[in-house]
Amino acid sequence: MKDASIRQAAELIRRSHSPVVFTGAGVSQESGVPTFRDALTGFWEQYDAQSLATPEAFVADPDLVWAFYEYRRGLIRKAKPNAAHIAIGSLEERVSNLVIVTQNVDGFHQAIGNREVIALHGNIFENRCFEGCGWMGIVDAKETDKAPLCPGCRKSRLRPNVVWFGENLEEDNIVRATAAVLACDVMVAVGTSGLVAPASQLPELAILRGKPVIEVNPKPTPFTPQATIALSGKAGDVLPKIFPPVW
Ligand code: BV8
Repeated sequence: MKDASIRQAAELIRRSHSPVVFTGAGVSQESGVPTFRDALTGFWEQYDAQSLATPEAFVADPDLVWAFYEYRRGLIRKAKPNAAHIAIGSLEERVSNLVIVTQNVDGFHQAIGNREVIALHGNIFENRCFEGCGWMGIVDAKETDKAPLCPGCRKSRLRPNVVWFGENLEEDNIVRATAAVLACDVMVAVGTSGLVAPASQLPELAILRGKPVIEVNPKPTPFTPQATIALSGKAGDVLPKIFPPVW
């Protein structure tokens, strides 16, 4: 990774008044939270995360899907935000119009104190009634392997309040995230494979609208060829260099 690109990226961000930081699972990888494409370990090695993150999987085996989310909740509880989250958090101290658009469900950006976080895919620690009676909340998680009965209707089961594959994202989140991208003067796309739509359409929109896009990822993605600056590296190494604590 060339120093000149780092300096160029840091200067773009220093001058920014309305940055958008778009994050994917890679930004939490150094916290020990597996990305969606990392092979799952142990008991979960036999499964593909994507096939478990669907309503069909839940209908077929609610307890298996519930246990999968309890497993991931356990990993996130043991983890903590890393240098990348902290660098994004520190950016907020200098740029009031910062908007974080994240595909992640781990709540780390919120935990670090970022105020404007649009969590496109929900929050893994919240639950809601699968049948949609309206009940929503946190349950006392004891790594239970059974999807609990919904306390609201006492008929359906609880499911994690995340967006599964094949489900629509919340309209309000899409509208707010799109508005933020259209209004931004720079986008930093960190730790995303760019494979999941419609979230992946947001960096595409930034590129289409001629916004400067800085990509941070150790591997190339569909965005890399069109990024203004592509920084090949880990988020925890790169972000503290381009979002320096003090200018
Ligand atoms: C929708 C919540 C309309 C759950 C997630 C065919 C049939 C049906 C649907 C589709 C289809 N074809 C396309 C679709 C649409 C589908 C989709 O995009 N599928 C893909 C896989 C082809 N999308 C949907 O279904 C969406 N809804 O379209 O509704 C609709 C309705 C009905 C029918 C059709 C369409 C809903 C998508 C939301 C799914 N839910 N999360 C949960 O978490 O359990 S998405 C999930 O994947 C995570 O949120 C995660 O963020 C995301 C994966 O993307 P990334 O974040 O990019 O993570 P990934 O692992 O892929 O990559 C990590 C990156 O980090 C890599 O690039 C790696 O190099 C990098 N990295 C690693 N370490 C580091 C690093 N970078 C920096 N530093 C490091 N240290």
